[in-house]
Amino acid sequence: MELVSYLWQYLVEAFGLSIAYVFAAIFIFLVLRNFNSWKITTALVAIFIGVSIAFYVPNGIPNAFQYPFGLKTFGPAAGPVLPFQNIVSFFKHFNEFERVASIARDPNDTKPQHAVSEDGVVEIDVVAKEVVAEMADGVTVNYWTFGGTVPGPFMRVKEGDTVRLTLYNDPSSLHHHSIDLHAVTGPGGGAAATMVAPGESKTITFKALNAGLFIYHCAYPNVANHMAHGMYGLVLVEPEGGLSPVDKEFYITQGEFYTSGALGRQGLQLFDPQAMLDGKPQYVVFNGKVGALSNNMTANVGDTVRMFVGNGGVNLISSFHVIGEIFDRVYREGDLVTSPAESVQTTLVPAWGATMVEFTVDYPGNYVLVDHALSRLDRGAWGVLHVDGAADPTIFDGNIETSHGH
Ligand SMILES: [Cu+2]
Repeated sequence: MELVSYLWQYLVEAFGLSIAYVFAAIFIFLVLRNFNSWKITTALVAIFIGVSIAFYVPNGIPNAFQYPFGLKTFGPAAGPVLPFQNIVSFFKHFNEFERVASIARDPNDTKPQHAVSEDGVVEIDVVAKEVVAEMADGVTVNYWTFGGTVPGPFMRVKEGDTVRLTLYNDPSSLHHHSIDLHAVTGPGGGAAATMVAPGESKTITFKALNAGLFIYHCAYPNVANHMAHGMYGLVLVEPEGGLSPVDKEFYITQGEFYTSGALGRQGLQLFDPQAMLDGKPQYVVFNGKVGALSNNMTANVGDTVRMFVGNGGVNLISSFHVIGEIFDRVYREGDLVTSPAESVQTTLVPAWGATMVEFTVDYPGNYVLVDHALSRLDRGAWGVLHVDGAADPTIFDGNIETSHGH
């Protein structure tokens, strides 16, 4: 019954189409009966053959029974297709996927969460898990995650640490997964040694040689496909001596979601590989869903704010900006070694990269985080930093209207 509630739009659509097909067939039958002639029959057959040639010949014959049917790609491994049997097993096992009330990771979640073993090794456990959650009201997506949220857990270690990381693939998963941490020096960033089948786990040990803010992501082929389902997060390797203390830290990732239905279409959304190849996402969001950062980021006037900003891609470069603020320091591309850039309005976050920004908040109000390629705002890429405190009229003075535009 639950599945029907997710799919009722498709069922109504299929009902409408079936009415159209049935009556089209009746129409053709009546035409042929009333004007029974070899000329009309020949014309109809010719139309059918002509349309078939136009659709199928340019793409060649499909080489596998997969979705989308007939998609041809030229990467070194299989393209972002789903074998039809995977779609069948998805619906067969639909009730076994965990329903996550909110897929969004709390942006305040930046503290180290790992244990340290007796021999001083940092122990990090991550679970790859495929879940069902809402992208927006009534829009349901099958997310693939690290830890059941998007982004995955914030990993926070120090330069020189030895890290023992175990990736466990939940038994309810339908797919293999792995983890490639851009902080790792070694084959596949760890992915070559962490390919795990559902129910399996694998452990790697690595030394955090370079300080920086790095992305991590699933790297099981088709890699872009796994990323586009939500499998990414950030790993911070603090330089020796640690980062300077600040009042507030926030963990933010931008990501793209390629749904089969248009923006806002209700019900369960299938992944659209063709849209991903075309670089045309339906949703561009922070922390996995529309509105994930709408009411959970606060600071007080005078606070220094630090944002760890990652970009899970797959395709877009983020032009990250906080409306009404200027970044005092930008650690470009997550470089925590070189002196930061200063006094920057908008900074770039590369696809599958990260940036760290810091700024002091001087005036109360709502500060809207955006990817300043602003059509993405309407696809979901926005968040709000709410600042409380006394207003200093020498910094800003004016009548603030709530629907101010920008
Ligand atoms: Cu994966």
